[in-house]
Formats: sequence, structure tokens, C-alpha cells
Amino acid sequence: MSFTRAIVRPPGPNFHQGQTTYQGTPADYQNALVQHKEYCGLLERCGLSLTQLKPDIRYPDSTFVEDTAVLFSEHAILCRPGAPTRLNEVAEMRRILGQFFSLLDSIQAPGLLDGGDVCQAGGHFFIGVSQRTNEEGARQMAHLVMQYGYTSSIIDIREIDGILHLKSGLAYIEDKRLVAINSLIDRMEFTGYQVIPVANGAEYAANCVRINEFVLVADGFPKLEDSLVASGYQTLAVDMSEFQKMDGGLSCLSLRF
Ligand code: CIR
Repeated sequence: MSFTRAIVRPPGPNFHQGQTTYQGTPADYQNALVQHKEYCGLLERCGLSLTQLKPDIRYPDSTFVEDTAVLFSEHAILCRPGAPTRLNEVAEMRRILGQFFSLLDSIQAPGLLDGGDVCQAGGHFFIGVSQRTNEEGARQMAHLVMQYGYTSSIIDIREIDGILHLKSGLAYIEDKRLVAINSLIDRMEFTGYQVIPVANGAEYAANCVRINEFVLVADGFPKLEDSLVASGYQTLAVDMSEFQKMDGGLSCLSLRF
């Protein structure tokens, strides 16, 4: 798949007030801005032109734009985020995406779906049911992609500790290859894919992103980078520590298309 654009939104000064399970030192806004800038620089290095939205202090989690929409081919599906504090992030994204996509589908109540639970693997979608995405939201998503000729499988991650979304523990890096945490690795839905495992304790690294000829990875996980390089990929690493404190991964910081 080749990408030419991405939508990003730098964090606002109240970014640390977003949803998180992390209980350590609060995320640092200035440092987050620096990390976000580096992230944007790497997206540009991958060949993407960026649409930078303004920080929106009404929604402290709105830097995690990926949860508001699922984009594929010429299609855009607006999500219905499962955290009530995030539900209205979608309204502005609808307006922005309207500039690029002529037809916008959307997940309808009582369905709830976060973009972080949707992992496209070529013509197939893995759709997570999580603490944020309910069965109805996953079912609607599966139905919408089916209308466009894609297949899907639904993966319930509610019993898996330590991951917020399906993509917190799973990435598709093209070439029929997935990167996955150990608690997902043996799922029968992944039959036919080569799965690159992420070591216990390094689960955060699983949320990597293939963009054109590169795989973007979180800095500080050399074993995964070594495995990717050994499999023939070129990696680019970025420090994500402030976003990790807010339970956010690499993929969440952009919508790529
Ligand atoms: C949240 O809890 O909604 C945000 N603090 C983090 C969202 C991360 N998004 C993602 O993994 N796709």
C-alpha cells in the first residue's frame, strides 16, 4: 500500500488530562511537543504531506487522531469512540475528511468503535472488540468493509491485559507479515501470515507502522528493530515516551492515506 498524506494534531497543554491507565509522573507537554514534531518529521521522511490540525484543548486526547476514523483506499469511516470524553472529537474530523473523501460512512449508536481497534492487512481487516469498541461497533465495521469487497475477522481482546486497542498489540507491515505480542501470536485468525513476535516486556513496540518503504517504530526496542531489519525492512525510530504515558502508540498519532 502506498501513502501520500497524513492528518496529525499536536497535543494541547492539557494533554496530560486525557484518559490513561498510567500512574507515574504525568506526561510532559513540552517534551510531547518535541516528540510530536519528530514524529511529523519522520512521516515527511516517509514521503507524506501533512495536514496539521490545531491542538484542541476541549479534547485532551485529540492528538490521538487515529481513533476518530478508519481510512482505506478511497473510503473513510468515521468512528464512534468508546470513551465518552472522546466522542465529539469526530465532528471536526468529519469536516476535515470531507475535504479529501467524497463519501463518509460512520459507525452508528449503539455501536462504539475506536480506530485503534482496526488493523487493515491488505484485503482483510482485523477488528478488535475491546474496552472501547463494542460488539455492535465491530459488527458495523465488518459490514461496511464487506460492502467494499474486504473480508474481516473480529478479535476479542477484552481478556488480554495491558493493551488498550487491538493495534496496541498488533501491526500489519505488508508482505503477509504481522508484528504481535505473545498473547495474540497464536490466534487462528493469523493463519497464513508470518508473525514477528514482540518480546514480553516490550509489548509497546508492537504498535509499529509500515509507511511506504519504512517501518516506523518506537525508540528503545532494539530487538524488534533487529528482527525487522533481518526481515528486510528499513526502520525509523522515534521517542514516544510522553505518548506512552497516555496509553497512546505510534499509529494513533496520525491518520494516513
Ligand atoms: C485514550 O485512552 O483514548 C488515549 N489516551 C490514548 C488513545 C490511543 N489510541 C490508540 O491506541 N489508537
